[in-house]
Amino acid sequence: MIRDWRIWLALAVSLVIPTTLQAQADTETETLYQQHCASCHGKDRLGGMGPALLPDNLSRLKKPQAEDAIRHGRPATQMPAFGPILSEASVSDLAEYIYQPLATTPGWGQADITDSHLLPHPAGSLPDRPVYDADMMNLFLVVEIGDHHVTLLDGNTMEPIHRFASRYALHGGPKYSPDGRFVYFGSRDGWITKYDLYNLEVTAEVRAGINMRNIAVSADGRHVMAANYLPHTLVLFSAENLELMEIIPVEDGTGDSSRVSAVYAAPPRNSFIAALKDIPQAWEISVENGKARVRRMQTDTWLDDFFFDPEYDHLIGAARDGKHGLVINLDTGRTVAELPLPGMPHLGSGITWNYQGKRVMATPHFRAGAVSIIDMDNWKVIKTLETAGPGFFMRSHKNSRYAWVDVFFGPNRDKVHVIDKQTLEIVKTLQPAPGKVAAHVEFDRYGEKLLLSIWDNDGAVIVYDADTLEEEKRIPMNKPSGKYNVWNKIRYEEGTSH
Ligand code: DHE
Repeated sequence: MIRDWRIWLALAVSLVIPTTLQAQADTETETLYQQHCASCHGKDRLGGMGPALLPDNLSRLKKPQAEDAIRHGRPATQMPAFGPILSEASVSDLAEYIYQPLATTPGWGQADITDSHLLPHPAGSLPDRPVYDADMMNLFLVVEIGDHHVTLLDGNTMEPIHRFASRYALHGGPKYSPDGRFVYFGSRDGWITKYDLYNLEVTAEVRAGINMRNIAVSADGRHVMAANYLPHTLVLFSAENLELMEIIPVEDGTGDSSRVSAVYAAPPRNSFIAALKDIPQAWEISVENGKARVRRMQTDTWLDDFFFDPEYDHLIGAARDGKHGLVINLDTGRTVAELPLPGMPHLGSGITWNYQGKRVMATPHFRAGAVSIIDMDNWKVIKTLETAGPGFFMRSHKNSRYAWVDVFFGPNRDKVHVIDKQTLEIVKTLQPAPGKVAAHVEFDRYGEKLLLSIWDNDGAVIVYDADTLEEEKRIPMNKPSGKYNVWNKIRYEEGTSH
């Protein structure tokens, strides 16, 4: 027991003064934020004209990069450089501040969603003819994450037609309307943008959540569904003008709620399927008379990252332990097979093809240098192909002999493998831009040419001949990520994602 009152006093002062100083510093940083950042990023950091500045939304931006953006601004955006007016200490305090969680978890409800709705061109108000001449079924969209733009590319001439600004940090594939005229983009900050490819105009926008994973468009083209991490919701919109139809809280009935990992359209079932992060269930959602009806399928474990067989009879999900996948019969909701898959398969990137008279699927792995090839009749792994490192995306086309897989992670990330779909062997490894990530392939509608991204600010999309594997041209782009061919997407081509 300390009896000397002076020791007590010193102890109290040593505890109180730093806390007071810290509180004062926090208040000063908060004032700086309100003064310089709030008008664009929202007074509560939930975003506005600029992106949300919350730890989860910023998880892909390292703190030094955030400091750099504050200091120098962001090219091709409205973000100005604060370096000339803020001290280095203030820049670093602000960067620190935006990575702190908010005191209370923010919600994003009906009023927030409807208030965010923008409708520059209501359905039917723009002409029904393209304002340029091209094969509208062989267009590509290229998402450039370097400066948050999208390039529209003519798939016959491989020449850019148009380039436009997107919302900050698009993620997941853009989804086309069934006729290929409109495209819907989803951003990590929750924005959904509907864009008219005939008139090259944004027609509607809405913010579905604070931290969104992806969106899906129903097979009949009538509905758009958004999957959110924050809040824990699925949100249903009319595809026509992106009007809010319903917010579906994602809960298990006992009070536990869940982030939604992703939502997918299941065309033959005319439903949506959702992967849940925190509840061991997969959800099938149908829209009947304008209302969402949820069917819950209890699963043996938490499943992420879904792949579907072409008939949408089964879903294949990656188990959270990262060591196996489960096959669920979508009619019975029962687990029918377990697949031993090493190193966290990236099933969402899987593709299928015909091999010796049967259908196989193949998936790369996030944590293992391997591609697993699986017989879809008996769900047995028939080959584990060794690659130069873990991969992200795998692509092919039914008219091509080859499947392409990148080596996104590790020292060989500038390499891409080409696999012969009949011998199941790697027949060529390309290294198109040494030192720069080469990733994500998409074929043209005929399977004759393909595009590969050089994933760098000073990057490019490379056009290859799909048969000779010869490079044909490089189109300079700013960190191009995914590429999306209209025909392949609306026809659910077997070699690409949907
Ligand atoms: Fe993605 C699609 C999940 C990180 C680029 N990504 C998807 C999909 C899911 C997913 C569920 C399918 C949705 C769809 O297309 O509608 N991605 C995840 C993750 O869980 C992960 C690993 C971590 C995260 O923070 O979200 C992740 N993804 C990334 C990246 O770091 C990438 C490389 C860069 C980026 O833009 O963030 C990235 N993801 C992509 C792309 C697609 C995608 C380009 C669409 C591929 C396609 O061809 O359809």
